[in-house]
Amino acid sequence: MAFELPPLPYANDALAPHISAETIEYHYGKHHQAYVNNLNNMLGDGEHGSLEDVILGASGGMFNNAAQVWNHTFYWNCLSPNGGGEPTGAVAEAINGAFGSFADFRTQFAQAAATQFGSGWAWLVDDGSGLKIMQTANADLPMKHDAKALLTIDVWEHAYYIDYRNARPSYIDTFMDKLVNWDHVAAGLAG
Ligand code: MN3
Repeated sequence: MAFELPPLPYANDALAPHISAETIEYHYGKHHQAYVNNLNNMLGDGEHGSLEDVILGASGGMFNNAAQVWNHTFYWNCLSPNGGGEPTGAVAEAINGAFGSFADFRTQFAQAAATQFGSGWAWLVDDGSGLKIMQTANADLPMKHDAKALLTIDVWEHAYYIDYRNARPSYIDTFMDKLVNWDHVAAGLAG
């Protein structure tokens, strides 16, 4: 059973002007689709488990493509046309408990995203002992480190170069202020 590119949870232009339809057309329509196609080509017609099973059992190119399929699906769900700003309720309580304040969390998350050298991801995770901020390089992801992903930002250049050129910090600020889907974080926290 081949893996499929999951539908986007919003229209291609729904995140504009913060993330343009052109970025979505390339990032989702070409990059994410290519990871799905590459993974299916590597798996062939044989039996395999879930995407998570493949990720946890794979290395090399198989791991990179499987993890990037998962990472991007998760990332799209971390974005919302009406997102950004401060969380409320259980997410606010959890963040305040772990980081002291939302402002401190925001500073640390943005710094992790800005300082991930080269391609990769910044994450809010639950590692079993509480909420933490994590950086991963290339396709690497929290489940490989026994942590549960709650929020991510893609800091590969393909995520922001059309809209922000080299200004990764501006993309990160816009992600925090206009795009974070706190409902998705809340669902992960509760699940
Ligand atoms: Mn990407």
